[in-house]
Amino acid sequence: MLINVINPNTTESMTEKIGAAARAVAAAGTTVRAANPTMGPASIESHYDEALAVPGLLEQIAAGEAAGAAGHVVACFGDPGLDAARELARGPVVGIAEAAMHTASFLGRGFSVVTTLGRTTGRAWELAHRYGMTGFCRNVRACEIPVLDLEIPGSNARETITQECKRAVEDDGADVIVLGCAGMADLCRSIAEQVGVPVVDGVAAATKTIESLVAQGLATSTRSEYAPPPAKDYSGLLARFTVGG
Ligand code: 5HY
Repeated sequence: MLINVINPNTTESMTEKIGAAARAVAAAGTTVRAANPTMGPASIESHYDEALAVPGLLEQIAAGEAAGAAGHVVACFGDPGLDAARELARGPVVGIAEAAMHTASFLGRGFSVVTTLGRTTGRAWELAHRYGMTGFCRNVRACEIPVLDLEIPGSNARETITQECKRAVEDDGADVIVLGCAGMADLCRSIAEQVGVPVVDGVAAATKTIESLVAQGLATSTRSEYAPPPAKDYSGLLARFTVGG
């Protein structure tokens, strides 16, 4: 099966890292298409970034559909455009926050999310609520590390994140850590060795979730709100997003 793993920001080094994390857990027979839009924000750290990342994300969903993808992963912890992507795709679409939180709930009584900037924690709580995970989510912690600092070799990001994860275990009583950024995917194993509890990377969790759904022959229900979008014209910069007709 082909799994379309989309980094909704435009930073190619992060897309490569995300692709490597997905391929590391993909089953034999699974091919990963890791891609990012050519338009939009270099990183997603605000509601403005998130809103303007969605058209590029949807273009990559359409490109994955054209390539025959069995399912799609939205590899950004805000799960931007997830609902719109589900309207476009024939197969299942899973966000990394959604997959990571559900996966963490299998592994302990409670998890803490460790993310980048404080200003994104509200969004993480909103998603925990949407996914019915507030009973498991002990805390959402921020390291105040800009997303693109994760792309700087040798930066102290790894150490800062590891220390925050340790505080989550000690102070929040977290049995499990959820990494709150796709750009942290490569840090998962080393952090787990240092903090001594399971650490969940959403890219890996979402990739395996798509494999599982496809293997069960399951896809998004098109009964109502996730039916394909009604045909209509789009104008101006978005004219090429015209649907149907
Ligand atoms: C992410 N931003 O996973 C989110 C992380 C965040 O560009 N990729 C991004 O801070 O919300």
